[in-house]
Amino acid sequence: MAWLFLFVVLFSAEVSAEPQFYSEDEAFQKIATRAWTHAIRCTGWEAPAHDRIEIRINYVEGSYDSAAWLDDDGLYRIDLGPENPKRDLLHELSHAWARKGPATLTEGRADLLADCIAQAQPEAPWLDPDPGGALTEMPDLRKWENARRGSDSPHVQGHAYLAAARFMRVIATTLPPEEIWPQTGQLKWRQLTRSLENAGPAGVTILSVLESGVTRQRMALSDEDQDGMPWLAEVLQGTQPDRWDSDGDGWWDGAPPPPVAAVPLPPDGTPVCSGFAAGEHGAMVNMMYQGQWRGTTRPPVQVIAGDTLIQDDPAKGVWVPPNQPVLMILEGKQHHSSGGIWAMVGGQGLVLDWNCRSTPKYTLWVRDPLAVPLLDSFEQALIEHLKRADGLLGTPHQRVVVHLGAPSLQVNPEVVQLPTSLLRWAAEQERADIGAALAVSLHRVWQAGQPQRRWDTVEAITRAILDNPPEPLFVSVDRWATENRRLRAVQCPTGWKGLLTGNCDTPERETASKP
Ligand SMILES: [Ca+2]
Ligand SMILES: [Ca+2]
Repeated sequence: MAWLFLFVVLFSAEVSAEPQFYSEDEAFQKIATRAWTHAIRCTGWEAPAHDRIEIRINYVEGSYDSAAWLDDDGLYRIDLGPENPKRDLLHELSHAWARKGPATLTEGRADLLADCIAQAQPEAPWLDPDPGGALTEMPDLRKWENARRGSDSPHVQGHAYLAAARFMRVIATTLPPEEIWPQTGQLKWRQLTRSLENAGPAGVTILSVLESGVTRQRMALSDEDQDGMPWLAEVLQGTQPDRWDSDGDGWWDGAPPPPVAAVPLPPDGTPVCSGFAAGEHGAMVNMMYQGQWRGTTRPPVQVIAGDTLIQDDPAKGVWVPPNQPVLMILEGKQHHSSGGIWAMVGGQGLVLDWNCRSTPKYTLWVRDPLAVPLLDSFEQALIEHLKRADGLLGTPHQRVVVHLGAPSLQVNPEVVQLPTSLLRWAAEQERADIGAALAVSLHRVWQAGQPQRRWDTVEAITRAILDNPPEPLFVSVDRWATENRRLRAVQCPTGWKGLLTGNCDTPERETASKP
């Protein structure tokens, strides 16, 4: 895929009134009209434009993916290519403000403005894609020319656009908007250098990176943790370049300020509590979601009612049966995007839900009234045993999700379900820790996948993280097999981790020597 955008300037002069957008698709017209207002807020001034701006869909003059057309009176036409017209609309509209200057500063600023617009509009996913990661092919920021179409490969151009966008994201952490958005629509290297020189140590650091060649620029603009913050921005802001959420509060680094009731959706595809449940007559639930999700046109955000994923579009309203907790999920593991998404629910028939709890480490919910009184002690024990499991096995790939008071003991497919009978038995022994250790162990073993999913492994890990494990823990599991698993883990060079990766499994003939 070529990631090429064009802006054409035929010299400027007059300022126009607020423009009208015209398009064969009304949705594009509405998005652009609202985007124009948001762009004025983002930049602090209104760009020149013709009274009428045409949006052409599935047609681009020349051989670009999309294009913005400007003349003396400003923006007059946007061409959007057939591959993904929605993706480029905000970027091209932003060229009304970022109309002249070196390619890095003009394309980068168009992306920066598109980001700002998207944050203010529910159509947030209409962004140019940035999957995070390293930019191995990017040219020197100071030398890139996007008009040199014949000489640079599409791959180089793609990385150059991403580099420009990330570079301006770094600039935006250091310079005030008026220095990024001069009312001429033009930003030159000389102006930017002067602004950075006057911006204190952060500005000087950015300048030194800019001047030390393409290798250092590539490193400074890498985004390995896919939080949308390039390495250099993380260093300047004091966040960790290898952690999506440096302070562990669930929000990705560089997240924009959200509404009070908003909840960040974990990028590992595990559900979080919305804070609400359906009342006794059920509920019609609407979900609102926003954020910065650079890399996909529409994030697969869904509502989960208890254990059941609801397939309908949550933005249009979904029905949740009576008394079910309402959870939210970013479905699937997101490896091809950077940034993050938050969500919140509203609707009719909802009640506040104190029996669903989420942190960056876990989601825990209970519906069975008999199991509700056991929630607090279970949660305390869960926190403790998650720490112990991290010490023994390292940090897990996914958060743990536990449904307390389920009809039976199972993992379905990634939710650990603990039955009320087990919880009540543990409570009678004053051993809430047994259920918690079991949940943590089940989660780890199921994550390890086949063929590591064995009940004797579950029991061995549960015993390893429990104080004074009872005898027996599971009546159904062979104690010899459990002890055998424990011994293998202890003898393994990588310890218990090796047990879950299968590296320390010995051949099955050992099982044959069972007494
Ligand atoms: Ca980052
Ligand atoms: Ca955070």
